[in-house]
Amino acid sequence: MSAPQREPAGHPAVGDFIAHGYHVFDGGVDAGAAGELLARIRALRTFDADLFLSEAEFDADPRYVGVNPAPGRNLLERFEDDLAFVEKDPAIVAAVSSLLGDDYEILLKKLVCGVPASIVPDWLKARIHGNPVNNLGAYVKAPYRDITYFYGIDFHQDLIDYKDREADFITLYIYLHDVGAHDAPLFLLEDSHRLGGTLFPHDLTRTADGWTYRDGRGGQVETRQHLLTGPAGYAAMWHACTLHGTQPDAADNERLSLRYLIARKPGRQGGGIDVVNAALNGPLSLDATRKDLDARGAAVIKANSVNKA
Ligand SMILES: O=C(O)CCC(=O)C(=O)O
Repeated sequence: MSAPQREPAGHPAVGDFIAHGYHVFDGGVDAGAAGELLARIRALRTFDADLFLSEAEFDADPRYVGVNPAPGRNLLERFEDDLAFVEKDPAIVAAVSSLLGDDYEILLKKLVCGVPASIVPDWLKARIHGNPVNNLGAYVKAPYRDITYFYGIDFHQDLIDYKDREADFITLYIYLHDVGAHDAPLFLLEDSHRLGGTLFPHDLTRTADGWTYRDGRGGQVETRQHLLTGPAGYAAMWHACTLHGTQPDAADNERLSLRYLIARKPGRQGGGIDVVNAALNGPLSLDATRKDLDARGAAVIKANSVNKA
């Protein structure tokens, strides 16, 4: 007789999501495979000042939309077979299945680069100083927009990119090399998922060991700040309403990570995510997710909490 199937809601990932809004994988994924993928990526791309447009080139035709990886413009498309160390890792598959069902779908996968201060041109640093979202895609030369480049991003929910969509998806993050406190690690706010979807930029006030987070609807939660640091192959995943962000990369080297958005198959109900979502005290979807951009997509709000973390 085969062993009894474990109930999805009994998987530790579901308990962690209910309690704190995220789950860290003990031991991560295969560090050797992460290192091999990293070497192949570095053989294709040099992360230096040549990534960027000149100020005159940018000003001649500023574009803020269509500057991130998309089908046909995604470096990871060349590495489909090399991603089995993540996508077929038994612990990842079991944990994601417990939340989203066995037939879960990868909505998006891409490489994210935390850009080191040493390669960002001075004109660009001056322009973006204090912006809450420093996704540098607009300033990167067109052929290099197959990776997302961040110079820090304020605390946000991944729901931010999915107006009107229910929080039926999770984010999985894998570090391809060791990431310490100075390599632009992710800062994650434990328990912040509990307020459901809230408008970006978020209402956060620093406390002795974390942040008071208010939802603008009268609700608030005290959150602890967890720095996601770890060795190559480090793997963590979080709920679409869990606040997280990064500071600008102060080190000399870029930080390279894999970012997956993974969703329940359309039309499916059930799975651990419904149990998690039933425990939230706030909306599961928003008809507006952010108020920091103008119609072209340029920043109009200069404010940043994570840089004070
Ligand atoms: O990797 C980073 O610097 C930030 C990534 C992030 O927060 C995101 O992609 O949602």
